[in-house]
Amino acid sequence: MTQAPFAPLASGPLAGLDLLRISISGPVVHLRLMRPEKRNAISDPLIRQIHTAFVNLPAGTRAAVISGEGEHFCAGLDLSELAERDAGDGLLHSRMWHAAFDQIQFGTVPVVAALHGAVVGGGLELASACHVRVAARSTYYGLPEGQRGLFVGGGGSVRIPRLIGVARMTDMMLTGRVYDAEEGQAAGLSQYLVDDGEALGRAMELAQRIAGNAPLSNYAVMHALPRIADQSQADGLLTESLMAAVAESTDDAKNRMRAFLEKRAGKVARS
Ligand code: 1HE
Repeated sequence: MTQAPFAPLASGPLAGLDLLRISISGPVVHLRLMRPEKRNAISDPLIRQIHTAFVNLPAGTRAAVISGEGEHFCAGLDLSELAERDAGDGLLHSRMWHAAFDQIQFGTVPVVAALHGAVVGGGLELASACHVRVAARSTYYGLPEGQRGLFVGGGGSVRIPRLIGVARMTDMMLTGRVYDAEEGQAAGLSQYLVDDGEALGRAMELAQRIAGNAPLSNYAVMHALPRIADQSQADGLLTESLMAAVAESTDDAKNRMRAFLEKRAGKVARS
């Protein structure tokens, strides 16, 4: 699939964010972490900029891609900022990360992560807040918090077990076990495994495809699906029915179904 070239954003609330490079290709916004000299470690300014970016995605955005500049996706928390933090500061700091990553998971559009190199600590927490993960073969995953005397604070304890289970996360945190890209794919950390240099392109293709869905269907997948997973069966079934009824009532849904019945829409096909 040929991609339209990305255009940098010249103005607007996102243009001044110096730790992210944000560009737009039709309905897809690409956000690139831009601290390669620190392996894209997430400092306070960077976490704030991630929050600002996802709150202020340009009108017309239907999907987003996040990637990291340089050799690694993200080295996690910027450890140089940790030294003098007391318990109260630590609580607020963690909540700031939660706000930013909630804005990714429960924001307006699905987000695809293009992973390579280190995806560790808070970097794995960031990746796990995204909706789809594409990993290059160079990717490796770790949770070195245990070795650093820390605990996860960016939503990892909630999101990562939902991808790989509590037992695997416990092992990673207790023993410092690092998963390579193949192991991460088998465990459920990534949904797509591609050759080095291809993760961003594949992520873009997927984002363009996602952007072609009905926005309300995407919204239901982002917002209803994880909540239904947290509900009892009875509550989940009712939530599902309500969400389904809303989604299928839209003109968008009716037009899409009519297009299929009139043989104007694509069939389900293996990709
Ligand atoms: C950093 C950080 C960082 C690199 N904070 N400065 N995360 C970690 O425990 C991971 C720590 N980082 C590493 O293990 C390695 O840096 C990597 C495996 C990611 C990459 O290795 P490499 O050889 O490519 O780079 P490097 O030489 O180790 O690092 C280059 C520079 O980035 C160097 O700084 P310089 O001034 O000496 O050039 C490093 O100090 C710096 N750097 N990673 C600060 N993380 C919400 S709670 C989340 C809790 C966590 O995320 S804990 C896990 C933290």
